Amino acid sequence: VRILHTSDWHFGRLFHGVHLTEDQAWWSNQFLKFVAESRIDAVLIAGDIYDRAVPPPDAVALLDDVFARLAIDLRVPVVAMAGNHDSPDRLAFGARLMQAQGVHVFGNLASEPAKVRLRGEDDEVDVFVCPYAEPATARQLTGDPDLHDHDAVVGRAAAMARAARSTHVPAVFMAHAFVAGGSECESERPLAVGGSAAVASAHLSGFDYVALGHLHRSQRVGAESIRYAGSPLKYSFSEADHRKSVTLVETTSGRDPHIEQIELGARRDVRVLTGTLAQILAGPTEGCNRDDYVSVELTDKGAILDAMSRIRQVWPNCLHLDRSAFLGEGVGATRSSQDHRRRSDLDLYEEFFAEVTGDPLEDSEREIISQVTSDIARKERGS
Ligand SMILES: [Mn+2]
Repeated sequence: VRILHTSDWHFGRLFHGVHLTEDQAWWSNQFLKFVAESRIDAVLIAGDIYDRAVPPPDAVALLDDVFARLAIDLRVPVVAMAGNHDSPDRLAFGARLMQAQGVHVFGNLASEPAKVRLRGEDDEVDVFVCPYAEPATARQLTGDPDLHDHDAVVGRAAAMARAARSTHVPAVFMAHAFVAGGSECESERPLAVGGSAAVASAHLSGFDYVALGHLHRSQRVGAESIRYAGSPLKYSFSEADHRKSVTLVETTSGRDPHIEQIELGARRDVRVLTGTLAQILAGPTEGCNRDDYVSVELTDKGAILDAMSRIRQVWPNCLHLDRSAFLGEGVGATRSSQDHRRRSDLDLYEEFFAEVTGDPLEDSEREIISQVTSDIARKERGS
């Protein structure tokens, strides 16, 4: 069975204030073209389909269009589930109706992982689905009081799927989690406030393929067949060197799957440019698009008037300017190590508290703040 594994679409995402929906629509067209031309039997989307619990209308319209074209025009089944950015209930609206058209959407974690049987030309595969849930929510949904961390939540679902899998039909397990050993980047939102979010990769053995979501760099964790597809586009400047792709997995009963990464390109690339203003203003080199999203790190030591607007005449989508060389190494170093987007709410609060009071947080205080921030995060997700 020829499966296309993808994840972390983050429809509706803003990148330094720019709406990425047009770029996501461009990518979606490439994706649908590939599905149509490559005899794909099914598409798996392993969570973070939207960027937020309440996505903007154009993002909802884009997903509606992609699902309709897959199911109605191409007749390719879809298995999609919620990640930590999605609202499980909103994502699952109409799920039972869509199922009849071959679009299988899973919002909330179930007490037993759902199974979808997919058919290829002359064989089958079973996909077991484990949507993202915070441990507290997972305890409610499953009735299992022992789910105290992500490792327990995913481990439980995987064990049940392993027990339920058929011996003669290949099995795929789908989860949205941070598996220990995976490599992170800036555009992922940490899954746990305090404590560990990591899931042991040992839980994920016993399947022909494991289709993961959450990490935005495509990668394998441990075994060849346990993989993150990664996001389709670069969602932070820290991903400038990533090669974004979708993962084509061909399962065959009794054999290891054939795995291939397919790069679908981007309407605008994401680049980090370093140099003097004169070098930057010399403009794009061969193979570089002036409409790419760029972050510029100026190495000039002296003051420069209005650097950003001069750069934007050459690079209209320059979204970030770093002048650490001018500001002095001390300031520059503090700045980059304190990039707030990379840090948890708890870390930010601790730093704020220490700055205002001159004292560090005590353990009991930290616990209260940690509880409050995770309550807020849960409310934001609408669960
Ligand atoms: Mn994500």
